[in-house]
Amino acid sequence: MTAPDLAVLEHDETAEQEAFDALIAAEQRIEPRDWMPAAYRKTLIRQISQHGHSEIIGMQPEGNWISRAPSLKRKAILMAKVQDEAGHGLYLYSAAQTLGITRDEMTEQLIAGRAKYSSIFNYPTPTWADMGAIGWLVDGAAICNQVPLCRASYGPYGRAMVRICKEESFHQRQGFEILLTLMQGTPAQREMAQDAVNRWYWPSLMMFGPPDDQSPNSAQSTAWKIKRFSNDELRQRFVGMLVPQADVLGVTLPDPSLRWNDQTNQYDMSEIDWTEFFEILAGRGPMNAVRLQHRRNAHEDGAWVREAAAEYARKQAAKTEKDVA
Ligand code: FAQ
Repeated sequence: MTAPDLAVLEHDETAEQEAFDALIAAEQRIEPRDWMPAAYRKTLIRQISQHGHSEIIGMQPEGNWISRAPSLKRKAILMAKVQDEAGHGLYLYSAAQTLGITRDEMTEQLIAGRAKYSSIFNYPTPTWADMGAIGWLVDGAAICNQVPLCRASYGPYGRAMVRICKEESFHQRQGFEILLTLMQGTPAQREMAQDAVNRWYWPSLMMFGPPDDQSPNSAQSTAWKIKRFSNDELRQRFVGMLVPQADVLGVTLPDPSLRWNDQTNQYDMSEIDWTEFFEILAGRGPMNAVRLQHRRNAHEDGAWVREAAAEYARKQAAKTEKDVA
């Protein structure tokens, strides 16, 4: 190959990089057709697809209670909530697709066990009070984490977050209301609510990710204005929201060290069990295998729908071709 050819191939991207940096600095949005650094594209695909997978796998713990919800009204509400989570998964997969990955690739990564999804969905839901604790704590943590993502620099992700956060707020309130109703009930119901809060409190704090000094992606994602706050900052903000709400509910947050510190202007709390978190990330949590197997089965059971849709599309295309000819 001659020297001039090489020069053409090695296109200098300095101007594109400068335009991208200027957009980020000016708080403007990056859109799918804009030039972006390969690493920015890669980290967005990573985060958005993980987020989408979380919503899809996140349907399972609550799906487990749809047929057993204590009244028709509770059943209808829970069913609507689980459907919302499916919708969130689909928006997020669509947002990721704008970056050049296909839905099939993402699904394949998930069912092969190669993709991450939120640690929180690897815990069991043995009682009805778990539906309350998930709404209050899990959706509560999701809102806390996701409201700043509405300002994420990548347009399709930020815009998807706006609608998702509105729906998550509604979910959080329905969870709070389930717990409030149980806390106003019999001693056994109050005990069931407290037990669910005890089991979901620490895992909900882990949703924000590892501590800042062990978060390899944070610095770059913050520089790119995908993340606006660190994992620990958001975790603190969440605990600050929970404390007064726990008072209203009459539940105790299961951390004996939890108290306000006037010096640091934040809550002191016990150390999170990060071993448990990393075990779950490694696929060894209480429900990892069940969640993945269930998702795999659903995918296999749906094969005939995909085949029928592909065949229909093939016939339509053949018909159009014939009509044109
Ligand atoms: N679980 O360097 P960082 C919901 C991974 S949706 C599993 O700090 P980053 C709605 C992380 O991916 C819940 N993995 O990473 C709902 C990275 O691995 P990688 C989901 C985790 O990206 C409610 C490694 O650890 N929400 O709940 C977790 O800067 C009810 C190092 O971590 C989102 O996904 C974890 N908890 O920050 C649905 C929000 N934490 O990729 C149904 C969007 C960290 O290098 C029912 N995502 N990892 O191999 C984010 O905001 C961020 O991705 C973080 C992690 C904050 C999760």
